[in-house]
Amino acid sequence: MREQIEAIAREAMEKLENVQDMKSLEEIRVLFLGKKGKLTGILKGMGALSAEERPVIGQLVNEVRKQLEDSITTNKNRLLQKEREERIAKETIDVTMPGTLLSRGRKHPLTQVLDEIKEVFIGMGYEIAEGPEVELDYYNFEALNIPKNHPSRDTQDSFYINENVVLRTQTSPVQIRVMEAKKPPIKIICPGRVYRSDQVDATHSPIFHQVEGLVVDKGVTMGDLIGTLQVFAKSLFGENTIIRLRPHHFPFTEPSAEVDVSCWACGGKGCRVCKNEGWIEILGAGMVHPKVLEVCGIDPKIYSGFAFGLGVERTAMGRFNIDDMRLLYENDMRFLKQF
Ligand code: 2U9
Repeated sequence: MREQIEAIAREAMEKLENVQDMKSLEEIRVLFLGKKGKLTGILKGMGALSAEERPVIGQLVNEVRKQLEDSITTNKNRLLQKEREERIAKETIDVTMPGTLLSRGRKHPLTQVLDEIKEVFIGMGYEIAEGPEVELDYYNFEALNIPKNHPSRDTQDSFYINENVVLRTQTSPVQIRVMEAKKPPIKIICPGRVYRSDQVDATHSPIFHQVEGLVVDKGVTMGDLIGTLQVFAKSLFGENTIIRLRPHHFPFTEPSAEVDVSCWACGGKGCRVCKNEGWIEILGAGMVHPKVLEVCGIDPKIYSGFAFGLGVERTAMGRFNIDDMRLLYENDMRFLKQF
């Protein structure tokens, strides 16, 4: 029986030496140590042994079992380690390999210009105010001193929802709402979409964007307005830009002016961009009409204010040398990619 046990031990150790994977290892374990295994078989046959032989053989079987178990554990660890190494080798990523280039989006030119404008005024301490695009006739016209017979009130020029409700033709109604709600000092810009019943062409669209500004406080003067617009023009069109004011008329400001900047292309000498004028009109502005302050509950004897307005599309067309407004709305990537 001793020889039989030793032969089993040799056979098992030989198999264990050559085992290459976990599945075979388990097979070997079952073959020798499993319920019906070879070594287990020996133990079961021990009943037939004499009283002297039994402990000797029992000890031998236990020793062999211990030896096999130890070897199985060692091999198991070895194979697990091998499997891990193989997996790591297989899963290796070459981090130096060039990736797939993602095409990055960018802001629409209108948004770029709008953000720049906001940035300049936020830098000067302005707050941004917003309001409804569907507006009462009162806020859009009446409170702004725009008389009943004024052409912009005509259904030919404005989109009416009904007799009293209109799609706002400027963002000024937002400023009226702010003045009604709040005491001076007021220092706001109102960016937003506005609507006018215009035919679409290279310089007109029935939907466009404006930024209007309003400052109301004690002692606000035309000098403050000019200084503010000068800072704005230099930030947007370059440090060498100067501005010029031409007298004009708006119902909501008095005095009023149209504001030109020196041409960003030629610096004022005259070129194609400024149509040989040297100047390009970009803004309207003026001192808030006393009647407008009054209807908002602000005493024009105590307070004064200035206001200005500009078209974002026109400004973007100037900044980026775009000659047709429609390009700004068509979302043609070949066009948009240029900015
Ligand atoms: C209040 C009082 C006065 C805003 C102003 C302009 C002049 C102006 C145009 C520029 C081109 C509109 O986009 S555009 O078509 N705007 O010329 N806007 S002063 O004056 C205000 C605003 C609010 C309470």
